Amino acid sequence: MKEFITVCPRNCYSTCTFRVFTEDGRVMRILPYEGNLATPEGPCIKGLSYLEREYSSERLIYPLRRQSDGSFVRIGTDEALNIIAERLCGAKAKHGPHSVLFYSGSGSSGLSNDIAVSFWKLFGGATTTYGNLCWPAGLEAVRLTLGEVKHNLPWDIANASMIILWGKNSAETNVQEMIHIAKARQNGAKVVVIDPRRTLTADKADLLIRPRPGTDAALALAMARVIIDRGLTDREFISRHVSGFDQFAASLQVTPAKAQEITGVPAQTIIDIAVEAAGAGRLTIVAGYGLQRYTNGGQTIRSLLSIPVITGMIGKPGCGFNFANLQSYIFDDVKEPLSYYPHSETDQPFRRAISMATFGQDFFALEEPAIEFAWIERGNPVIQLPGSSEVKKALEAVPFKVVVEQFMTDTAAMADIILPAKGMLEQADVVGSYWNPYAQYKPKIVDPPGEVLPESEIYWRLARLMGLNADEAGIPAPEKYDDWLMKRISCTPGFVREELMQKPVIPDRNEHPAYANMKFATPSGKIELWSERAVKLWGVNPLPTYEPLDNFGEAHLPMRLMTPNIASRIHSQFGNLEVVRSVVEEPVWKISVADARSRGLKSGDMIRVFNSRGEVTGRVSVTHRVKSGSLVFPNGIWLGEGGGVNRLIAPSETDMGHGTAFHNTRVDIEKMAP
Ligand SMILES: Nc1nc2c(c(=O)[nH]1)N[C@H]1C(S)=C(S)[C@@H](COP(=O)(O)OP(=O)(O)OC[C@H]3O[C@@H](n4cnc5c(=O)[nH]c(N)nc54)[C@H](O)[C@@H]3O)O[C@H]1N2
Ligand SMILES: Nc1nc2c(c(=O)[nH]1)N[C@H]1C(S)=C(S)[C@@H](COP(=O)(O)OP(=O)(O)OC[C@H]3O[C@@H](n4cnc5c(=O)[nH]c(N)nc54)[C@H](O)[C@@H]3O)O[C@H]1N2
Ligand SMILES: [Mo]
Repeated sequence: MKEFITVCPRNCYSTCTFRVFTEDGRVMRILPYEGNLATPEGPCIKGLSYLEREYSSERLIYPLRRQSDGSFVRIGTDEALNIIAERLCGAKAKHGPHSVLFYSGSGSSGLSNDIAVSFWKLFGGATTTYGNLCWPAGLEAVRLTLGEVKHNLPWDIANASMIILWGKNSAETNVQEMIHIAKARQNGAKVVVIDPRRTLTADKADLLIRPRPGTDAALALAMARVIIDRGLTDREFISRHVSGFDQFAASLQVTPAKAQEITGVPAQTIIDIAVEAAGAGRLTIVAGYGLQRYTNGGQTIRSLLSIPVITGMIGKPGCGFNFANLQSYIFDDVKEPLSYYPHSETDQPFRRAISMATFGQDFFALEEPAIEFAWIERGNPVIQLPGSSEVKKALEAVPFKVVVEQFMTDTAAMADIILPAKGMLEQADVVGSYWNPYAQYKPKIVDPPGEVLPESEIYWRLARLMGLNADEAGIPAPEKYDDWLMKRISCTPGFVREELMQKPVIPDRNEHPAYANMKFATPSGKIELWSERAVKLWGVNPLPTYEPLDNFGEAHLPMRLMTPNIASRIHSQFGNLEVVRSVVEEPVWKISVADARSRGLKSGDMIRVFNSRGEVTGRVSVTHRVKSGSLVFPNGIWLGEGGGVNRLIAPSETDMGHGTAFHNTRVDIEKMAP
C-alpha cells in the first residue's frame, strides 16, 4: 500500500491532517496523523467518509446538459466546453463582461481557487459577490480592536484556567478543539458555555449560561461593568496597551439587573461569572460564528472582546480571544478579504459586485447589463443563501447557467450545463486554516473518475477555446499545474517548500502567544476599545454597544429561528452519503418542552413553520436542549430532505464586514393535521 499525508480542504476550523492509503490507485483506508498537534486523533466522520465520497455512485463524473423537458443527458467534455465558450463570447460581445455572473462558495479551499479569479480577469471582468455568509462581522470586530485576526496555538487552551465557549459548539463544529479543552479540564480549568441551546459542547462543560439569542453584548458589557466597578481590571496593561478605556468605562449603562431583563440570565450569575473571569489568571474566551450572524454581530464581538482586554488577558499563554487564527494563510491574501468592498476601489474596473447577504434583491436591482450567463462553483446558493426564494427566482431569470459540482445538489439541478467537479484527493493544492496553525500540502492521490477535470484545467481549456492567452494570465496548462503551485509557494520568504511537501508546517512568522509583542496594527498602535474606524467604515458607535435586534418587521412572531451547523455535515455537504445517513437521525424541528406543551405538540407531529417570507413543513422533536422562544433546525439540509430554511430568512447584512444576519429571523408555527 502507498501512504500519503493529506489535509481536509473543507471550510471547517479543524482542517485535519490525515493519512490515506492506496492500493493500485484506489483509496483503501484513512488513518489519523499524530504529527498535527491540533488534530492528532484524526478526522471526524466526514473525513472518514471520503472513502465513500470519492467512489459514490451518486457522484457526477460526466458533463450533463439540460434538455427541453428538464432532464439531463450526458454530453462530451469538448461539446460542453464548446457550448460554454460560445455562450461566454456571445454574452461578452453583446452585453459586456459584466453580463456574466461568477458565484463561488466555500465548498473547498486551496490556492487553486485563485485560478478562477485569474480566468475571470482574463475574460475582461464579471459580476461577482462581495461579503460572505460566514464570519466577516466577527473578523472585522477583531481587526478593529486588535488590528489583526489571530490567536494562540489551538493546544495552548490546555494552559487556560478558565475557558468560556461563547456561542461556539466545538463538540460539533471543531471536534478536535474538545481534545485540548478536555486537557484543560484535567488540569483543573473551569469550562463555561454560553449558548441559548444545551449543545453537545455544554454537556462537557462545568456551567451553561443560556442568554436569549442576540443579546450577548448586553451580557458582556454588564460583565465589563462589574469588573470595572469592583476594581478587577489590569490597570497597568490598560494604561500601556489600550486606547479608549475611560470612554468605555463611562459608557457602560447596562447593569447586571438591566442585563437580566435583556438576556434572561440572572443578575447574580452575571456578577459571579464576571468576577471569576477577572480573577481566573489565564482566561481564554472562544467566540463562535453563530452569535455574529445577527444585525448586531460585529458590535457583539467587540463587546465580548472587551473582557480579555480590560483584564489584560491578551498576549500570554492560556489567555486570549479565539475567534479566528489567520496566521497560516501565508500564501494568499485571505487576511484582508474583500469585505471592505465597495469601499475599496482597487478591483472596480474588473468587477461589478453584489452583496452575498442580499443576493436576490441586489440581483434584481442590477442595472444594465442584465445577467445573461451564470457560473457557479463550490457553492450551493439555492439553499445556503438567505432569502432563498428570491435567489432561486434570480437564477431562474438567468438564460444560461453552468454549475461545477460533485453531486446533483439543488443548485446543480438548475443548471443548463453541469461540469463534474474534482474530489479532494484528485488535485494537489495548499490549504490554510482559520484555527489550525499549519500550512498544509494536499497531494494528488488518485486520478479523477470519468471525465472529471479540476477547475484549473476547465479554465485553461475554455481560455484556449476563446482565443485568450491562459499561460500569461496565470492559468496553467494541466502539465504545468504542479509548477504553478510550487511557484506560488516558493516566493514566500523564510519558507521551506520541501518541508511543506512532507508534513504540515507552522510558518516561521507564526506568533505565539498571539500579540505577545504587544504591537497592534490599529491606527493608534494600541488595542482600540474606542474605534474611529468603526464609525468611518461601518457607521456604528465608536465603542462596543448592545444594539437590540432588528426583527425585520416581524417582532410580533413568537419564536426566533436558529439554524446552526451539525456534526455530520459541512453545511450542505456529506448528508447524501450512506455512512453519514447510517449514524444520524432525520433532520427535525427542535422545540422546547414549554413551547410544545402550550401548542399541544409532541415529538413526531408535523408542523408548518412560517413568516411573511414563506413556509417550510417538517416534524418536531420536543427537547430540553432548546430554549423556549426559539426553534432549531440545521442549515444545509437539501430541499428533497425537508430543508429550505433559508426561504424564511430575510436577506440582510450584519452591522459590519458585509456578513449575513441569518439568525435575526422570527417565525410562527402551526400544528398540521396528521
Ligand atoms: N460539523 C461541522 N463543522 C463545521 C461546519 C459544519 O457545517 N459542520 N461549518 C464550518 C463553518 S463554515 C463554520 S462558519 C463554523 C461554525 O461553527 P460555530 O462557530 O460553532 O457556529 P454555529 O454552529 O453557527 O453556532 C455556534 C453556536 O452558537 C449558538 N448561538 C446562536 N445564536 C447565539 C447567540 O445569540 N448567542 C450565543 N451565545 N450563542 C448563539 C448556536 O446555538 C450554536 O450552538 O463551523 C465550521 N465547522
Ligand atoms: N440558514 C443558514 N444558512 C447558512 C448558515 C447558517 O448558519 N444558517 N451558515 C452559512 C455559512 S457559515 C456558510 S460557510 C455557508 C456555506 O454554504 P456554501 O458556501 O454553499 O458551502 P457548502 O454547502 O459547504 O458547499 C457547497 C458545494 O460545494 C461543492 N464542492 C465541494 N468541493 C468542490 C470543488 O472542489 N469544486 C467544486 N466546483 N465544488 C465543490 C459541494 O459538493 C457542495 O455542494 O452557508 C451559510 N448558510
Ligand atoms: Mo461558515
